[in-house]
Amino acid sequence: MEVTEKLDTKNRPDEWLIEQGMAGHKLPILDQSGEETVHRYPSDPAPITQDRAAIEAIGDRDELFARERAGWVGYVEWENYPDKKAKAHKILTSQTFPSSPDYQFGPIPGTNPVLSGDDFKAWHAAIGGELTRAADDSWRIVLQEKHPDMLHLLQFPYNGEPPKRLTTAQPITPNPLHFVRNHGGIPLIDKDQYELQLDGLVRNPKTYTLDELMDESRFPRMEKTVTMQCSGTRRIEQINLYSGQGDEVPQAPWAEGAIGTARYVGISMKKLIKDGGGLVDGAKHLELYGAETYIKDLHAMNYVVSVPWSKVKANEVMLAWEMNGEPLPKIHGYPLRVVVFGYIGARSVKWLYRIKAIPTPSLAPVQSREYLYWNQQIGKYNLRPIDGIQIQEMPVSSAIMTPWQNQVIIHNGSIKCKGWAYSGGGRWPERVELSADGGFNWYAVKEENLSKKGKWTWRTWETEIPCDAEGWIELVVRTWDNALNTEPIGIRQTWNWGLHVTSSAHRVKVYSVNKTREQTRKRLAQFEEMGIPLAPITKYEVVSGLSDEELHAYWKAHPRDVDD
Ligand SMILES: Nc1nc2c(c(=O)[nH]1)N[C@H]1C(S)=C(S)[C@@H](COP(=O)(O)O)O[C@H]1N2
Ligand SMILES: [Mo]
Repeated sequence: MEVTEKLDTKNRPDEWLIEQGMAGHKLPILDQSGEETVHRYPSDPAPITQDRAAIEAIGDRDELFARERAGWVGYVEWENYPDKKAKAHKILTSQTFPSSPDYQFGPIPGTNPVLSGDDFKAWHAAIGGELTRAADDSWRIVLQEKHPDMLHLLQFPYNGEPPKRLTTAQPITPNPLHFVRNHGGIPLIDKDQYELQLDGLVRNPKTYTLDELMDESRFPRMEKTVTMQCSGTRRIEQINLYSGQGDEVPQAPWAEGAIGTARYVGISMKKLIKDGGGLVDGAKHLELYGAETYIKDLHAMNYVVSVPWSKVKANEVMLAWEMNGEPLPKIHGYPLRVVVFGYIGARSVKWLYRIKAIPTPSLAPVQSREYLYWNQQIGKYNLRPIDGIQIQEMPVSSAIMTPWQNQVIIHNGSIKCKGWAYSGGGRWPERVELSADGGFNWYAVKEENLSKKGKWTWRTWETEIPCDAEGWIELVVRTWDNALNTEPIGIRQTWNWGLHVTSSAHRVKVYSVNKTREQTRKRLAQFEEMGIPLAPITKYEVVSGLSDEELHAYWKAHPRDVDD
């Protein structure tokens, strides 16, 4: 039948989806603060505008935003030049840009890269000069250095993680599979022209070449196996429960792969500070500068955070040039990066070009306005950066990498699982526990099924968990670290507007098909015999569980109704 008449309706075609909360980005906000309820609808995207005269008046962008140093492709210095910062800001505010699509309330794109980062690309192009090619260079390096099976969550700035099957395949993550979290482009630095500046409140400010840093007669070598974890790891679970917003838009919808473990070689930052004559005048923190451009709130800046001197003094902050026996890959900070043991990845600055001793934690936006852990009463319409805890050490957390969400598992009474467990701050997983009943009964993973303990590393694990049930169950993992910290059971308890630190017990719902049950075994055999595919489980198949004769005989023997 052909439908010719137009439906006479006020509904949108997707009214049902909208009613059911599957298109939250289209829902009006109900404003009940006045006498009458007002529906506040999302506005259509504003037309793109550009004040060309204002932009041209700023001057020659190639000159203004030129490469800071020979041999440092993609490096524009911002922190030393407030005037230059103001000019870039003026350019970015003299026009408007397409806003990044909402993927939290709306559907998440089924593409790889998942998100493109069009806003970041447009800002870089608008500033121009040395940043003109940043997005293209970045993607080229991704294709050169990363494994072809990486899941690209955000094309630019590049954010990517390995697929689950490869994340925990080995306790040490091969370099091409180590996750990457960038805030901007990838500077391409010639190691012979590399220099590290040490200044601020140190007795003897100095600069060092790479050869000087590698000179073992001056700085003893340091080698360490370290797990790096982004505070956004497993954010997707928070998004799936309640939409929120990260620090900046678009945020990568990280899953369980934003964690990786590598053997780093370099020197202790403490030795460098000592070489500079030590700290003076109440210096207590080291501000760390990364060479790429980060654009936040239409301000251009370098990537700047800080670590406390107490952490450096404990020899827990390293300047590394080697990762798993190779020179640091470009995408991971070549030629020199910071590795802060047991802190969130954000403090481990890549493409490090400056260390500045300062009295307080850095006021730079990445340190003081991002990577904040907010209380649940804090959200878009009331947040202030001082309401969040600056995230440093990660709490204990773990993840199930096999099986996956919604997977159907045919088994003989126990389910095989694999995953990782990690704790920050120099604590380590002592016991990993799994539950197959949503978190009521817990079974410990045997010590021999956990990878080796390390003060600064995760432990990968595999186990079999007893399961008697047929049907949907929830597999849950939680870990106890050596300080007996463990994970909250539900996501709701740790959910936060910034979508950081998803440390609740990881839950994976799977459908258990238990072959130790006779009926299940028989029916599976019947499917096999008839050559009917078992997947997907939701597809209706005409496979009778009982013949008409058997059905009849049963009801004769067990009548449904009773008279007395
Ligand atoms: N210069 C610079 N350093 C940086 C970042 C960055 O964007 N720029 N990202 C940080 C964040 S948030 C994380 S999680 C780690 C990730 O390190 P990786 O990309 O080598 O895995 O690098 C940190 N260091
Ligand atoms: Mo991160």
